[in-house]
Amino acid sequence: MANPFFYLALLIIFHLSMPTFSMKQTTILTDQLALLALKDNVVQDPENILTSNWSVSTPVCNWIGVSCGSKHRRVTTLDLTGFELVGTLPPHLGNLSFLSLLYLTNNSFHGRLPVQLSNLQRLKYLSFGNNSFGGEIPSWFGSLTELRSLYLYQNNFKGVIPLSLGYLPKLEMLSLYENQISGSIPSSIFNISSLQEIYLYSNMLYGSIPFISRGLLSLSVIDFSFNNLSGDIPKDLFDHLPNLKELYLEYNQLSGRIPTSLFKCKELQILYLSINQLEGSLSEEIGNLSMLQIFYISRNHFEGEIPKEIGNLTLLTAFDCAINNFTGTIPYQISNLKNLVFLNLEVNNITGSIPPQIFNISTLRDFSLASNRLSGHLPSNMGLWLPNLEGLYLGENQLIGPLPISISNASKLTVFEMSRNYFSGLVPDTLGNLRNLKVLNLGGNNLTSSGMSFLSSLINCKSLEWLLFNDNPLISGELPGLIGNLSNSLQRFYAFGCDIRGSIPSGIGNLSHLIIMGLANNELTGSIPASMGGLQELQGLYLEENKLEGSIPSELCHLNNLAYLNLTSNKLSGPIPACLGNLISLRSLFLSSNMFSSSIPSTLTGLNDLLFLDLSSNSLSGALPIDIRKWKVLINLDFSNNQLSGYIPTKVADLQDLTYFSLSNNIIIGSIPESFGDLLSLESLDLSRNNLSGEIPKSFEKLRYLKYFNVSFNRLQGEIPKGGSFGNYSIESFEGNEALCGAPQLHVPSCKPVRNSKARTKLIIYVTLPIVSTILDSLIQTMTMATIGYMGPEYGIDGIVSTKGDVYSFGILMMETITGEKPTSEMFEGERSLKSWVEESISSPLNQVVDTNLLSTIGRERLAASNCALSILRLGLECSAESPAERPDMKEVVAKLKKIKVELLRAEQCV
Ligand SMILES: *[C@@H]1O[C@H](CO)[C@@H](O)[C@H](O)[C@H]1NC(C)=O
Ligand SMILES: *[C@@H]1O[C@H](CO)[C@@H](O)[C@H](O)[C@H]1NC(C)=O
Ligand SMILES: *[C@@H]1O[C@H](CO)[C@@H](O)[C@H](O)[C@H]1NC(C)=O
Ligand SMILES: *[C@@H]1O[C@H](CO)[C@@H](O)[C@H](O)[C@H]1NC(C)=O
Ligand SMILES: *[C@@H]1O[C@H](CO)[C@@H](O)[C@H](O)[C@H]1NC(C)=O
Ligand SMILES: *[C@@H]1O[C@H](CO)[C@@H](O)[C@H](O)[C@H]1NC(C)=O
Ligand SMILES: *[C@@H]1O[C@H](CO)[C@@H](O)[C@H](O)[C@H]1NC(C)=O
Ligand SMILES: *[C@H]1O[C@@H](CO)[C@H](O)[C@@H](O)[C@@H]1NC(C)=O
Repeated sequence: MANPFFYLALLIIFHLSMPTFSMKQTTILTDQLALLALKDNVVQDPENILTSNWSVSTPVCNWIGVSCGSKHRRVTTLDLTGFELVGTLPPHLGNLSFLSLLYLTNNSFHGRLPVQLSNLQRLKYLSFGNNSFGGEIPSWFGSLTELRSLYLYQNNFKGVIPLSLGYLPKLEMLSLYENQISGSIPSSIFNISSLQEIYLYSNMLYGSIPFISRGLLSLSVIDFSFNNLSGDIPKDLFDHLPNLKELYLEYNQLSGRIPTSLFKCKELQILYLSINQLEGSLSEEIGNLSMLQIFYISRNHFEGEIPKEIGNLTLLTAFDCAINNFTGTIPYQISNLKNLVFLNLEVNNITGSIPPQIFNISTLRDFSLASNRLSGHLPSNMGLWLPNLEGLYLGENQLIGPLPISISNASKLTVFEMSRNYFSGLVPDTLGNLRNLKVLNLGGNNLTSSGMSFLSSLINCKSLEWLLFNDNPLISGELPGLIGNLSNSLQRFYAFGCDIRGSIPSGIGNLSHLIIMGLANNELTGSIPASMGGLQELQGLYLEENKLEGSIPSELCHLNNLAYLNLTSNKLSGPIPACLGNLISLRSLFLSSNMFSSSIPSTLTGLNDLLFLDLSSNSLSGALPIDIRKWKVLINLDFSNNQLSGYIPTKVADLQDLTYFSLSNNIIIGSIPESFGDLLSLESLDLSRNNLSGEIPKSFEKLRYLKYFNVSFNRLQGEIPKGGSFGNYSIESFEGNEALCGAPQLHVPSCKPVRNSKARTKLIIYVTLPIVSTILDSLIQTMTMATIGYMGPEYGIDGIVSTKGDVYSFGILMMETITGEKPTSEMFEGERSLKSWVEESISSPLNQVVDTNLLSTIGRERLAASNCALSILRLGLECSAESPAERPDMKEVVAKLKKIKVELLRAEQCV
């Protein structure tokens, strides 16, 4: 497109000569032709509205959506809102010279806006909202000087906001939200003294909020939320906005303090500042904003005490200051807020006891004080005046004493979250009166129960989805047989870390919607009930650290959704059932420290998505599975402390993600395969206490992550390699072998002369690109297997195994591979994560996040490797987007990786 200013100039000239021209030359026939041109440009009209109604046999002014001026009988309004039309706009629309209202909202028009629309000099109201228009917002809008409202929201407009919009002297409403507009907000916008409402949210705007230099007496709504705005909020911004009612700035990167001028906006009703980097304390002047109804400042860095003046905001319905650094106590004046529905103070550093008056706010619906340092007892009558309460979150504090029985009077209570405090005494048997209860979390307290009678009462809670009372060491007794009568909606049952005795009742198999069952760390005896095979939606079964006996019932092999199975540390015996190989959703299988015998069933290698496999400390015998390479994405493999025999399969090298591998304390024979050197992810390898012979392959020098290496007590001989990480291993790694030789500090005899070091430098230069290339290969392969490296956030929340979760984990894995930093590294504390670190640094020319080992070369080759690494990092960020919907799907990711690879190969040829 040509220079927009050129158009603007042209149009102004055109505009000056227009009135006489248009009056004389155009008629209602011109209008008809323009509308028929529009009709022609509509390619889909599912309701046949234009098709059937816009007929030349009826007068234009009678057409649906059209109306005409009463005197001149020319088209003045065209309103096609919500007709589901698909098409483009013809230039002829610019001939509707009397048009004052043009509404095409809620259709699927696409393409660019024809410049001829700038002829519509009488236009006052224009809405193209919720269509698919693209291209830049044309600067000729600036010539439509009669415009009162301009709605371009929910389209695909890109580029910047044209300065010329600031020259619309009568504009009242500007709505550009949900486009892909970038650049900064032009300060000219604030020159429009007629402006009433401005909506720019959900774009990609950056830079700081512009200054206002004159009074904007009509401006009542500013919404700049969900952008990338940064810098301080201008100090005197609010000096000029005496009638501001709603201010939305959340989800930007604004920093600094709240300007005190804000407290001059006495009309303010809604204030959203959440998710920024604002700091400082909250001024007591907040009490001056007496019209305030909604006040959100969560996820910033505010500190100091919550001022008691908050209690003067008597119209307040919602107050959220969660995830800040507020200290001090909760001002009891909050209980003056008789309209409060939503109160969230969670994740701060608030101390003292909870003012009892707060439980008198009968309007409260959601109330959270979780994750603070609150102490003291809860008032025994706390539940009596909370008829509207649905969510009560007091978890992760230091509260003591009993759970008040009166809570059963809060009859709408849906979420009751009391975990990780020091509550003691009986779990009230009256909880069953809370018929709407969905989530009950009492975990991590010091509660007791008499014969688990509370479980019987909870049978009345027909909507219960989460029942969590884990880590209450004084909850003792046997699981009642009627546990199977608990809510049919139950998804999570956490009873681990209690003192539960007896056997698991077979009625548990009735809980057909259970997703996670945690009974670990108890004193359970007897066998695993076969009825558990009926838990068709089960994804996690945790029975570790009990005293369960017998064999694994084959019915468990029917759990098609099972992803996590942990039976560690029980007294289970018999062979591992071959049918476990049917559980193709398994990601993690822990059977260690039992008495399983016989050989490892070959079917287990059919578990293609397995990430963790621990069969250690049993009595397993026979050879290692031949098809070990089928575990393409395995991360941890532990077969130690069994009686496994035979050779190490050479194909072990296909396990490209393997990080931890132990075969220690078996009776494995033969040599260590050279191909181990291809296990580039390996961090820990334990082959000690076997019967291995031959040399330690030199290829191990390639494994730069290998921190732990142990081949002690075998029958190895020859030179201990010196390169790679070998300098870091000590004598313990090599002792008890027949004839190893090498460095004197390892207490082995020295060997014959060594290799030429010049040759090695050269080798590194030629090896680096292939390393990046190998990483790419393995990433592509991992991706094609549709699998994960690390658990995505959804696993923690819903226990749901999803492919989008896989994409997330894969994104993290990509970033880890390239940066050489684990997401769990200690450099990532507090706000900083691997992701945010990559995000911050990716734009810096220094590329400081890319692992220097990957770039240890020079010149063009370094550039190629570095470009490739950056592309992978960008893709990693895309994949690990917070919201699953924003993540690309697997196919896209593979395609992108392949493209990156082609580029790398191309660059490689130029080197
Ligand atoms: C077109 O729609 C208008 C408004 O609904 C209606 O009054 C008119 O009769 C319709 N004309 C035809 C030809 O269907
Ligand atoms: C457009 O459609 C949405 C969703 O159906 C609706 O909420 C909105 O009110 C419609 N807009 C107009 C101007 O009719
Ligand atoms: C809270 O303050 C501590 C100590 O000043 C600081 O380390 C931490 O990052 C702050 N947290 C937030 C959310 O601002
Ligand atoms: C705020 O409320 C307190 C009582 O809690 C009252 O004494 C004070 O006058 C009020 N301030 C204003 C400005 O209304
Ligand atoms: C909470 O405040 C105390 C001092 O009052 C401080 O030592 C501690 O680090 C703070 N905790 C957090 C999480 O900011
Ligand atoms: C839990 O209760 C027991 C017995 O009443 C008591 O000895 C113990 O100190 C309590 N533990 C905690 C963390 O409150
Ligand atoms: C399984 O249980 C063992 C023993 O408690 C524990 O070390 C391991 O982390 C658990 N694995 C999983 C995936 O829960
Ligand atoms: C007005 O629109 C242009 C396209 O922008 C057409 O070319 C003209 O023919 C039309 N004029 C009339 C009088 O219909």
